[in-house]
Amino acid sequence: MCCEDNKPKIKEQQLQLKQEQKNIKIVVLGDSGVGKTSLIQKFCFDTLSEKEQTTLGVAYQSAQIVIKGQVLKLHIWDTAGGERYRSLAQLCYRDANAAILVYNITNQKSFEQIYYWEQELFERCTKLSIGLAGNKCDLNEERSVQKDYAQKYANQHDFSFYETSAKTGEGIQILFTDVIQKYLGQYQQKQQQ
Ligand SMILES: Nc1nc2c(ncn2[C@@H]2O[C@H](COP(=O)(O)OP(=O)(O)OP(=O)(O)O)[C@@H](O)[C@H]2O)c(=O)[nH]1
Ligand SMILES: [Mg+2]
Repeated sequence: MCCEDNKPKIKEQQLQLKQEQKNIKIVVLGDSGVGKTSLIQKFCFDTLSEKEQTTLGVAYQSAQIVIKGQVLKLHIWDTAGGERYRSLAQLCYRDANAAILVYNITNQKSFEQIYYWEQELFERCTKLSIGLAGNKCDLNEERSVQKDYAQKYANQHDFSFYETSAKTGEGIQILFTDVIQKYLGQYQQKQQQ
């Protein structure tokens, strides 16, 4: 009897929560094999699949987080780094609020390609919050991209920067949080103008 009485109240609260929930679209870009899918999996499910599983086209994942008391629904679009999927991936960039550009710290070429991904993004959207992820930082002995160098690049381009590992989880939560907070604080107003 008591539970039944509470039902309308619970529904009301759920509806209110839904209305208060803010939607944020995040796209993840970078060369094939840098670990985009793995980063997203680790962030959303705290798991890592060791086997190669190249993304075919694009994949979508949603997640909910609370930052400073605000409920946020994240719509995360995982694009394929492979050349043949580029035109499909481009469809995702539109209306993005934030982007995470990923390179592999053991692969210099994947870092050099960041500029390419940045241009790809800016051709289709501007005024978005961008994060740079130097992924696979657990493989420090095989490093070919120096952290200071990437940090300088990020500062020049106004990117949030963290080295991350989809294996250990290092840097992932803070990177996503930083990028989202930057969007909420700075870019949201610009996008509404
Ligand atoms: N050691 C280590 N391996 C990683 C890390 N992140 C991903 N990997 C491995 O790297 C390989 C490629 O990872 P994916 O997440 O499929 O890469 P992707 O960027 O999504 O590749 P595409 O879908 O082809 O664009 C997989 O074997 C992962 O297990 C990491 O942080 N550390
Ligand atoms: Mg992938």
